[in-house]
Amino acid sequence: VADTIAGRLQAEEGDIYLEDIGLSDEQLQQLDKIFIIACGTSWHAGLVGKFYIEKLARVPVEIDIASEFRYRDPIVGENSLTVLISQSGETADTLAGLREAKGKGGKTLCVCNVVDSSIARESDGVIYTHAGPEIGVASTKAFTTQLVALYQLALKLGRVRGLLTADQCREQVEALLTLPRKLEEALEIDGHVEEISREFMNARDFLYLGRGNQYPIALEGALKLKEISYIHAEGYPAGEMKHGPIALIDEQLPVVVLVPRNDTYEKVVSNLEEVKARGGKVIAVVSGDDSELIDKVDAIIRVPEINDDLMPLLTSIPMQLLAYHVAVFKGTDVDQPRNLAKSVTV
Ligand code: F1P
Repeated sequence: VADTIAGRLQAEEGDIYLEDIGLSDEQLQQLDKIFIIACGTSWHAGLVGKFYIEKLARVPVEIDIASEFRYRDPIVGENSLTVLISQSGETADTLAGLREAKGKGGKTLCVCNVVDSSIARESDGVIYTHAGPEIGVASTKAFTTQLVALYQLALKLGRVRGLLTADQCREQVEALLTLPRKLEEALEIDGHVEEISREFMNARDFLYLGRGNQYPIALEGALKLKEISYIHAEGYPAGEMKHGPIALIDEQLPVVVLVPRNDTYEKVVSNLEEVKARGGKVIAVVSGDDSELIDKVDAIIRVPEINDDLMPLLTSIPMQLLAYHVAVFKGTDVDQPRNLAKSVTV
C-alpha cells in the first residue's frame, strides 16, 4: 500500500499524478460514463471504486462482472471510460471485456499488478498497483492496493473536473498516507481473529453483512472463506437480509456483520439485532473503541479509526485473516486451493 501511494501526489499543485493513465486532463473532463469490469476479488474492489468515483468525481459508474459485460451489448461511447481491474492482467473474461469496450470506440484503463501483462498492454492507460504478483492464488494484497489505486483515480478525476480543490485533495492524500500505519495496527488483531476462527471453524455456512461501502467487503469476506476454506459463505447487503437470507438464521450460523461507525451504523446495528433475535451467532467488526455492541454479540473484532472512504481497506483485513485461520485449522492449502487457478485464462 505504501508503494501504491508513493510518488503520486504533486505536492505543490495538490494534484494526483498517475504516470501512465493514457488520458489527457481534457479527456478526463469530457467523460460522461465510466464502466468498471472485473472478476472475483477485483470485481469487489470495483464495487468500492464505484463509491469513490461517484462521490468524489460525480461521474456515473456502471459496474459489471467481466463475464457478463459483453452479453448485454453495453452502451459504450467515445466519452466513456472502461476501467478493467485485474491482479494478474491475464483473466480471459476481463480481457474480452476490454476488447469489447475498445471495439466500440471507448477509452480503456486498467488497474493491474503485473507489468506488461495482456490487459496492461492492450489498455490505453494503466495504473499499476505496485503490489507485485500475489504469491498464493487468492487475491489479498491485490485487493487492498486496487482500492488505493481506485481512490487515487477518483481523486484525480475529482480534481481535474473541478469538484475538489487542491486543499481538499491534499487532505485526502494526508489520510491515505496514514494507511500503511493503520493497516499494520489492524494486523495486530491476528491472534484474536485466530481464536475466533477456532471457535467457528466447524460451521457449515457463514453469512456476511455490510451496508454502503462495506457491502463489497461482505462479499469479499465470503469469497475469501469459500476460496480457501471451502466453507459455503454468502455476502449480502445488510438491508436485503430480510428479503430472503433471514430464513437461514439459526444457532448454527455465524454471521459476520461489518459495523464500523458511519452514517449507516444504527441501521446495521438493527440488522445485527435481528440476527441475534433469531439465535444467530454474530461476529461484529467495529471501529475504534466502540463498546456499544459488546453485550449484544458473540465476538467482536476491532479495526482502527479512519475516514469512512478508507474504512473498507481496514475492514478487509479481518476478512482475510478469518478466512486464513479457518483454512489453516481445517488443513486446506491456503496458497493453492483446489480447483482454483491463479489466472483464469480460458
Ligand atoms: C480474478 C480472480 C481472483 C481470485 C482467483 C481467480 O483474477 O477471480 O480474484 O482470487 O485468483 O481469479 P484477476 O483478474 O484479478 O487476476
